[in-house]
Amino acid sequence: MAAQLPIPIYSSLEDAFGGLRTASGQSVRWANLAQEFKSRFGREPAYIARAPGRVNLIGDHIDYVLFGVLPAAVEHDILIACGPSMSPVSSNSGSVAAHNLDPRYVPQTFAPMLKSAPLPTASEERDAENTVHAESWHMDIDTKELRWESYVKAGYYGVLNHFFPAAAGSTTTGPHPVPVDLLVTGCVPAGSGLSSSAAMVVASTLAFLAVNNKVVGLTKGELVEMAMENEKRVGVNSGGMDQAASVICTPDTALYITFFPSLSAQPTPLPTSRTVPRAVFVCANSLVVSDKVVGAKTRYNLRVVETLVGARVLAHHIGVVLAPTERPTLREVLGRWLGFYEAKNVPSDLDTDMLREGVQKILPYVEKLRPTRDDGELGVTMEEMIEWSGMPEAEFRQVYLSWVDVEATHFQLYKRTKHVFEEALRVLRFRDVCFSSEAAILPRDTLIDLGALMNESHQSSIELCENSCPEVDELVRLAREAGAFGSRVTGAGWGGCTVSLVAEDMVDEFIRSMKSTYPPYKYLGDDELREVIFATKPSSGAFVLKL
Ligand code: NG1
Ligand code: MG
Repeated sequence: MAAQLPIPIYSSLEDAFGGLRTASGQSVRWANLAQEFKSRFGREPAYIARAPGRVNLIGDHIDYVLFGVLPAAVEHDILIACGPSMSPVSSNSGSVAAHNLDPRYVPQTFAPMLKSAPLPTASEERDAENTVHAESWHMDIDTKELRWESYVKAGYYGVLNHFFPAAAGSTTTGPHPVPVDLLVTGCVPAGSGLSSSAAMVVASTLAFLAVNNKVVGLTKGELVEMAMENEKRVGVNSGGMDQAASVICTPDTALYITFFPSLSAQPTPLPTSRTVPRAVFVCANSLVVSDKVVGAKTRYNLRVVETLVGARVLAHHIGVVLAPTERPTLREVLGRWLGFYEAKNVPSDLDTDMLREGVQKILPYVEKLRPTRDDGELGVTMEEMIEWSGMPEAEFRQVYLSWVDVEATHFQLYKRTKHVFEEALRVLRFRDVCFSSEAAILPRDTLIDLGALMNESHQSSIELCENSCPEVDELVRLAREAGAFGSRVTGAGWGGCTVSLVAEDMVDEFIRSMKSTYPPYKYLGDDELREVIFATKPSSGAFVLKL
């Protein structure tokens, strides 16, 4: 199972990238980073941690309700050169000097502190009984303002609290984290839906693990869990797609990532390498920032709440009894409805036939969530939502609203729930087509089928998830006109990138056509254009290079 594999540690780029050709294309960038580290910190780095961004082919806004998704890692990645600090000023336990090659991001130094106040972790917030009272490590992370070093700090959290609990229990005993120097460089465009944030958090987690000698013995799945917890420190209640993709992806394949009942991942063949015409996925940046700081975070977290409340109301309609303090996801409610109460009896979502039947069976009940008022297009009001939940108001607010910042007057329980189940089915269909295309029967039809699923997915983004925007819709339309088999928004949305399925021999023409038709591309030079629209080749997941 891919998630159970150890985290790769390589001693050469040739090994890491599986061949001299890919490595030589990369080696200048890696050597420059190591050289610059040396000139800033006075010695060679001990490691370079690398984590890629990802493009989600299909399955958006369903990972946080624990349905499976289908991303692939992209070649764009974050690199962090790192090593134990030799500087006398950083002799504080675990202090960090964090530099970035991009001059816009100024160097930072910080040290974690020990705090004895109970510090619930993100998962413990879901389970208040488990609050930790021992001393734990703490760092100030500004969740209101986006700061580059916040992602570095977030990556450090899990490493400190998982591996140095003895130090946290006492300031004098137990091994302490070593002081670290690090230098970051990245080419995953920020705010583009290609998951630069997860790449940063994974690379940072991995860098701190490496310097503290904790990579050996850790599985990819464990790194994903740690990176997921860590990323929540930055303030988005995201699912685990981005971190899992960044860690577990393999070259030339997509990854079917499932979260229920626990994380699993299955490499999924793409028709790109096996069929004629060969197809590639082209990412095109709308150049509208997929805003995570103010707007999108609220919009994103709002969808998390809407789907959770949708799950409770649906449970009520289908006769699944929930305890008042529970907050199960739609996938968990489906699981209980199908008769699996005990984690040990739950079949994994890798059993796709069982999952497909379950989703098809529950979909008609989603109609019960339709607003009944004439102005129902707006969704339900707070009062209606509380009434539908069957819970006393104070209890409802405690369970569904107290842990997250959500400002809204109306809530779209019906649209979001319908999006989730239908998108989950599209992921399964896409995966089925990919596996059946291994036999390469009617390859062109294969691409037409995949494209149609992508188009349906985008329509659902427009109508049900409501996470698109006019510029993205325009890009999607132009992509289809330029010959894409299908095109959709990828990632959180409200801007960012689209992903389009294009025949390989059409890619140059496709990009030329997009340049001449999408207004923001018209005046870009060749280099700038390459940054905003590019064909992706599924890349390998995160690893450590030991120097
Ligand atoms: P982006 O914004 O593309 O990195 C976000 C979430 C994912 C997933 C997608 C929507 C974060 C870190 N990631 O991805 O978990 O929910 O939106 O499918 O917020
Ligand atoms: Mg992100």
